[in-house]
Amino acid sequence: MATITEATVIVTSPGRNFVTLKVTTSDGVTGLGDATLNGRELAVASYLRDHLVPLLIGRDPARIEDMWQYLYKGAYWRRGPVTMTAIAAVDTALWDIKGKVAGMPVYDLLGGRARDGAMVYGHASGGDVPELLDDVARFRDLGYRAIRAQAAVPGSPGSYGVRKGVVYEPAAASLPDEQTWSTEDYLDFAPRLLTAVRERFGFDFHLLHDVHHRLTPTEAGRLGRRLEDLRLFWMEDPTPAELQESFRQIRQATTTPIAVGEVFNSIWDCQQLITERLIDYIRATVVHAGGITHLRRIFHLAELYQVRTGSHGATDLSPVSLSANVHLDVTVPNFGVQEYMGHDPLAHEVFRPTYELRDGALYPSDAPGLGVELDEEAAARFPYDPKYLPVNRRTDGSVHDW
Ligand code: CS2
Ligand code: MG
Repeated sequence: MATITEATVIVTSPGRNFVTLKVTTSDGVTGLGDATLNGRELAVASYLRDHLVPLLIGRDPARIEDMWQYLYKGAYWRRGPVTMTAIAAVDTALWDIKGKVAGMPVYDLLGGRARDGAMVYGHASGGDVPELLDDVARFRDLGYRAIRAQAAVPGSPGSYGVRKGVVYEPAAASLPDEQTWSTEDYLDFAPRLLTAVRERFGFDFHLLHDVHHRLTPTEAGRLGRRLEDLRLFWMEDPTPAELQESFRQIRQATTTPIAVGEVFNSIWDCQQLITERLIDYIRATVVHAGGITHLRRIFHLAELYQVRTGSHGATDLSPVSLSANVHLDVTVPNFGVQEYMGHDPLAHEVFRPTYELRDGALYPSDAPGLGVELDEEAAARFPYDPKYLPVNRRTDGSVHDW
């Protein structure tokens, strides 16, 4: 039996921060797992280095489910983003190893492809409506079949979702950026913005929009109803989801499909949302929701209730977790769409993924395992660079959801 002989945590910042776990076996096989938690990276690095790595040494890398149970139940303290991201990193690395040992891509270990590629949605954005429309045109020319549309809300400087550099990155250096938010301005602006997109480009592509947890259930219901004729693919994160039953109210108010899940870390965050069919798409990811093993469980539960998948794929998810997600996406019957924002070219100096973007879809390669290599020398050239996600305040100065 091969055993785990080494596990190292690599923290690197090629354009943005990434934490990666590299597990090595006595047969010399290595596996990678993403452990990036934007703005709280070192907490996961420590959880891994100080608490999990000592438990991995000498254990059988083939027993993935047992390892998951051992780390989850063995911690006594359950769930939470730090714990679940750390467990995800171990789990993902073990799937990568299992694939390499078997000489199979991970999607084959998961039952084989149900589709060739995973349709992705790209992020069109702009400082105003004309800029956004130009960006939507660019994504259409690139062959995207699903496009998310966001623009800065007039009167709310620093609105989320608007790209400033090569790729969208909301985290800022030193202290968190403090932004201002007016729900009234947004509710007035969002229907105008999305109407402009449909008026210019029609209905032959999927249109998505992210509300980023900014509304109450009443406001979200009202917005969803106003958007119905625009036939959105989804309205994302209309309201914070700690109170799962609050989605029932949105559901009763509108037929606009609802997606949620990028901050979820376990099946318990979405069990009611799924089993009561309060959402249409579950957006949890491999990296933040306990790895391939746990995300697959969530997706299978969702399938029973006709909820489809739509995993988070922002720039703060490394090419390792994006690849893992795509391997899972192509196997699940209830796949919906995969978010894809791409990465800063610097990130590709460190991570060498083999998935390919073609015709608006990501195709995993048939390389054994996850098909991603990490260049440790390149990683060492980009030391950790502390960054924080923004904080959001209402116009009266009180803290709102970001
Ligand atoms: C966003 C993210 O991708 C999305 O839908 O909501 O960009 C999110 O803001 C970041 O992942 C936060 O780190
Ligand atoms: Mg989002």
